[in-house]
Amino acid sequence: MARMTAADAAVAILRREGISQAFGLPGAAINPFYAAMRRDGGITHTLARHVEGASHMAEGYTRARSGNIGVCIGTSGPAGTDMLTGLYSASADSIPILCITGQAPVARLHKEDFQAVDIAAVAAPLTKMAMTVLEPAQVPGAFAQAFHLMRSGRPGPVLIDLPFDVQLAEIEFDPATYEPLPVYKPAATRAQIEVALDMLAAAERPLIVAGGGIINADAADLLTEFAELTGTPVVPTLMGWGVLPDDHRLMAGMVGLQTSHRYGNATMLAADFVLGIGNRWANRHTGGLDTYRTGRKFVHVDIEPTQIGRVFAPDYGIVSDAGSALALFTEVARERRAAGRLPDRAAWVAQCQHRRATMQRRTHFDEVPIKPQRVYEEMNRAFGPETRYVSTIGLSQIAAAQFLHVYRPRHWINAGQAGPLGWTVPAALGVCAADPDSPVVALSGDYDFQFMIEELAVGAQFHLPYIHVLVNNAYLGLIRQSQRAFDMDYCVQLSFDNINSPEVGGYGVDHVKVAEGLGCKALRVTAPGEIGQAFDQAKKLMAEYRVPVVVEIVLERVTNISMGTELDNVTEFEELAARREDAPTAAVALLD
Ligand SMILES: Cc1ncc(C[n+]2csc(CCOP(=O)(O)OP(=O)(O)O)c2C)c(N)n1
Ligand SMILES: [Mg+2]
Repeated sequence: MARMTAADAAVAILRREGISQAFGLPGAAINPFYAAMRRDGGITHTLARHVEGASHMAEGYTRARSGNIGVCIGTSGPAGTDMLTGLYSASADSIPILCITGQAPVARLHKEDFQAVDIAAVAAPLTKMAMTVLEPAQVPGAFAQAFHLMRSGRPGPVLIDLPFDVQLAEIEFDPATYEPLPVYKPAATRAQIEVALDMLAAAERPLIVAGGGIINADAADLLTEFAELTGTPVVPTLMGWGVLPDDHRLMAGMVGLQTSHRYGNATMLAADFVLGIGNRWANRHTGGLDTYRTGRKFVHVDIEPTQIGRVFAPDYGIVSDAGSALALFTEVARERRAAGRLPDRAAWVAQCQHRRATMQRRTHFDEVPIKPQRVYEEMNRAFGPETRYVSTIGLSQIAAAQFLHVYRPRHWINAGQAGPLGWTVPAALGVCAADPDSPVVALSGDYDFQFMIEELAVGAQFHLPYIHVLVNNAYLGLIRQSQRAFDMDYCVQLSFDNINSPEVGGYGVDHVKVAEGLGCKALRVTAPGEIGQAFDQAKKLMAEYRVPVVVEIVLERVTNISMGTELDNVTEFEELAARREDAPTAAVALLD
């Protein structure tokens, strides 16, 4: 048996659990852990500029690759509270991240010691486990349990808080014989799958709603195979976008009040049966439940037992990991097809495709200042199917979901439920750290970009190159649009006359100067015809300098993006596409 500090044991376990990358920043109370990382030498550490940034980097890192777990590290007190937003976002989106914090020595925890906050209590509702480890010999068990919980059932984050003296205390631990604990994932039974398939077969106009659980389970191929076998059109949720390529004939469009397609909503309203897999009936997907539910039956498959019936009672529920459910769905569907027992869906699929080909929104506008729709058209031209998109919230993200194309799982990486402003820069850096070989394109509104702009320096320092498309309307655009209901335009303007940069024309912050000041490259575009060249130029700069490249696109200040209150009550603000030239990069050929 080897004798080592508890911090050494913790780092050894991280390594045995497959961790080779961490994001964070040291402080006095976590120095023993940093000393243990230094001794080990096997964990690359990326130094964030804000601890919240480290937590979102960890999220991006997890989400980029199957099996990844992002680790974020901070000291006691404010470092832990800074990371709460990352814990919230990760738990809301079912993303495992491990947050490690330093803490005051055990004997001083109740003495209001400097930077001693009860972070485990504060983080409890945001995590699957939040624990201040009071006994050094418990450290290995706490870490083993953390990995077990993060990977089991509905994935999610864990926080481990390590008092200073606990980190330094010596314990007996044998890294060589340490084994990760078994992972628990419930699996559907054949009888359950048969019932769901009977219901699917009995329907006339069925849909699959494919959620992020399919991506977490790495089961996009199985989903595509099952949809093809049964001829069932697929509605990906925002978290599930990419489970099948956007140009697939069974892609029915996204559904919802904001990040949705006109044809997606129309197809949902025409359906009589919905099989939801690894989804959670998010309110911005369903809109009002009466509209969403009336006239159709629902089967819900989810790994977390208490998700079944949480939002509404399905006609049938199955507790299962999406991957094992889909493996059985495809197996039984194959048998039924061989026996001639699968209904022909050609007519229903053709109807869905027709809606898709006739209900596109217009993207081609030539106006100066630039209309946002044009930006996504140019992005579709410039960025291929290998691109991983990262975004958070705002009109920018909503329009992106309406107009961009995603072709692969884990290529749309979006803070879905929590939507914390500032998420995009650090999450994109986490994605780059996880996958340096794929092109990463982040998308932010100006406010999201300003929230954690300092993290660009991390990209410059650690050579994490990506393209950041910044659509600048000098507004809290989404909130400005929602304030129309209050007949106001109040506290949402980001514009001012910048005394140092008259060239930004009253748009306020000079993002190009800030980005350059942080060691990145940046370009500004004001005319639609220049967007494509700017993207080309950005790719060259990124390859040459290996740093983030910001492409700021100066938009018209006021644009309203399609959204609504119900699936059958989405307001369109622009004329719709009538000809191919109106939406030249639509993923399907537009019917004139
Ligand atoms: C931390 C946080 N505070 C407030 C909000 C509410 N909110 C959502 S979008 C938005 C404005 C976003 O503005 P911008 O990033 O410029 O995007 P735009 O809508 O203009 O495209 C705000 C304030 C939020 N999501 N997160
Ligand atoms: Mg804005």
